[in-house]
Amino acid sequence: MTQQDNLFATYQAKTQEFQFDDAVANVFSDMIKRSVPGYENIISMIGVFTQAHAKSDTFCYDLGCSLGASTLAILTNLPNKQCKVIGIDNSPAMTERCKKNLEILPNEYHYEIFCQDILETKLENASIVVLNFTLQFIAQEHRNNLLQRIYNALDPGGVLILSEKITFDDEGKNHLFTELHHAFKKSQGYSDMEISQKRTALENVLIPESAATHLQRLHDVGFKQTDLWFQCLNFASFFAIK
Ligand code: GEK
Repeated sequence: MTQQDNLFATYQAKTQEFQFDDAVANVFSDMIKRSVPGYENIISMIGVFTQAHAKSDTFCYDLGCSLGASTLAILTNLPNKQCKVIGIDNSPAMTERCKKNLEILPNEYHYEIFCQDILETKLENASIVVLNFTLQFIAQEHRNNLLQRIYNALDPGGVLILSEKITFDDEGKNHLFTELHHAFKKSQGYSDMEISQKRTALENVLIPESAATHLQRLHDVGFKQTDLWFQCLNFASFFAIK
């Protein structure tokens, strides 16, 4: 049963920094759908990328897998079952629940969920790597190195799907999209106070960058074919093919 997210509905005199703890994990499915416009679209398109790019006898990685929504999209769209899907998240609250959520799958699906820092995980022989709204939580000084390791781990033809909250160099556009995102959250039932308290809690935790910065970094680590394939307000998804 999905619990409704009302974590920021009561006034907090001093807002705590956002953490992926039990309280967040309990409401996370509801929180992300009502906070990220286009989230469910992206999840189903991760299935489409999987159908097109997953190769037999390779690994498919879901980095920052949370409750396993992308992991499940990969698993259920593999053209054959000869791939192993690895989900990694450094929040025990998330990985415990993720493992439970995936128990619905029949035995022929090969997957493992690890509670680990993705900066330390071994990556190899990959045909699919998903960073679905995870890179934004990684310190900026580690982002290049992580993407370089992903590039090195991918086999030729393998794909990285990178989804992120994005910023815009033009201040006016930044403001407009931020306001529209606020309006989206209101339309999902969040109050002004919830929106504002969550924003404060995420301030030093989620560090967004511009689409140009992401595309440049992907290019710098070696990807030749990259593009922004989805955008809804200030949320975007890129693919990078090796
Ligand atoms: C989805 N991809 O539903 N190592 C491992 N995990 C990390 C790290 C790290 N260093 N830093 C953050 N995380 C999911 C949604 S949520 C996005 C991803 C969001 C994990 C963190 O614990 C959390 O579960 C996830 O990255 C980000 O498709 O909350 O906006």
